[in-house]
Amino acid sequence: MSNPYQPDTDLGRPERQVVLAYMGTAGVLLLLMMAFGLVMRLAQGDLIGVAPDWFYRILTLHGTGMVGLAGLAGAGIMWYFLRQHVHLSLGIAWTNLALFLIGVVLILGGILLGGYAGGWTFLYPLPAKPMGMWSTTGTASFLTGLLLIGVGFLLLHLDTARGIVQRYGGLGKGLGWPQLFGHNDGNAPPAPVVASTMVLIVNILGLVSGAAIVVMSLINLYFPAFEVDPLLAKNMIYFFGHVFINATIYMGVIAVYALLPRYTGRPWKSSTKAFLGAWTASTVMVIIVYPHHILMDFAQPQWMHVMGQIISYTSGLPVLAVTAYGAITILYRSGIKWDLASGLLTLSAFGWAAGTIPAMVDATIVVNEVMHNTLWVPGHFHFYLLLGVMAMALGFMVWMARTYGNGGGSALDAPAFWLYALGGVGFVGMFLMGGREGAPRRFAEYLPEWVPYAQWGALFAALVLVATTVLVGRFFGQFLAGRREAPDAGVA
Ligand code: HEM
Ligand SMILES: [Cu+2]
Repeated sequence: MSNPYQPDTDLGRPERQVVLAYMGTAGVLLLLMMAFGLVMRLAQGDLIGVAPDWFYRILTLHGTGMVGLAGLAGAGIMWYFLRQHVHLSLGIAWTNLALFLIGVVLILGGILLGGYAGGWTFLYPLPAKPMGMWSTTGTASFLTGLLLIGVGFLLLHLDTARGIVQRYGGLGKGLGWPQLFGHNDGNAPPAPVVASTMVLIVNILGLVSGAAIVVMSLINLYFPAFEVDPLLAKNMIYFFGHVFINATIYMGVIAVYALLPRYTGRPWKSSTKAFLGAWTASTVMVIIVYPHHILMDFAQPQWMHVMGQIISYTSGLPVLAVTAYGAITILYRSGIKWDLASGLLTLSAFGWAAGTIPAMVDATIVVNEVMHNTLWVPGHFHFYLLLGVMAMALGFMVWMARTYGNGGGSALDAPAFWLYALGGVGFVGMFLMGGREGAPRRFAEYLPEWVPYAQWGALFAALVLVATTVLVGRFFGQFLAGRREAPDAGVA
């Protein structure tokens, strides 16, 4: 069987370094944000005392930070594999990271110094009406930080668009439309190109919507006479938020497509009509499904509620189905040698698939009426973010460190994997069970009957944090150790 840790010779050292910087930054931030998550769970479980104003600051920081770092990790994966097919600008990739870091500083300042605690959702007009809980400067710093990060990602996706159009002659061709709608000559672009095309289309739309409402909120902050329709603002925010977090999965899954075949020696069949059709269908559905976030807004046009519910049943499914099916056909009787990276990547396909089920339950209007503001919601999204997206990112990082860094597997691999997987399932399980008991989401203080779920949740979260520390630590350790011996392994 082929060696899955064969370096990609069509990427030079500078190209690898920018990806390394993306993944390293995401890894460090992940540990930090997980620690903040643990603090919240401990506080909800009455195991430590956290003042309510600090709880909401931490909640804001954790939500914003996790979504941002998931985007960065997804972008690193996308860039690594897309760069092997189209030309991408190194300068833009670094610019995105620089804007990201400046944005992080502004967001941290806005929350920790300015006291902003209005949530990642910055729901208009809450950020401008803090009733003395935070400062105008704090809000402005937070919003400006978001804006800079959004502009960075916008530049990155414009660059991937340029690269794909240059190489393939159009975005439709990037999605494989000639092969999907016409005769399939088997020459559709490879999976990383199809996925990146989908992501750039939806994310550019989402980011423009997000940037527009952030700018309007900033103007309103200093000129209150400039008012925005709150329902329109909410639609724009959730369109952006929904698309951005979904895009992280669609970028991360590229690692599954590109790496699992290297473990089994079987190709990922991405030139089929089913694969191309799934990606095109999800392109459209990811855009129009976002109203499932605002099913409780009675002022919203009814047809949007109906669309939000119906498309929720189908939106993620095409790509999820071809991914799960593809993973199974690649793995089935392949004699794959399991290790940390292949294990995490396979776990990610499971985590994504399993997390979608409680999400669809919640997108059903009659259920949503009862469940929406309960812990059921963090339950389902932590499922596919922690066990899906983050498993993709960590799997890719482990693979990368082993391929380009120094050293192989270690005795800690298996314990770290199981700690992450089982700790993760336990952690999200406590959210889901708490939600079923009616525990509300985003509450600093709990009724006594909700406290045990938070306590068990904290225990599982601590296990996940330990496992992630091992994984991220290995990523850095292998690179630092590998520096001297193989500075440029694999460059043609
Ligand atoms: C050890 C891992 C983690 C822990 C302990 C943790 C903990 C928490 C807690 C306690 C909440 C608040 C739930 C509530 O009461 O409403 C929360 C919310 C959230 N978490 Fe995590 N989390 C973890 C991992 C992640 C990951 C990997 C992501 C995304 C990549 C993520 C994204 C979010 C988001 C978006 C929110 C919602 C914030 C809001 O309601 O505004 N978390 N998390
Ligand atoms: Cu959504």
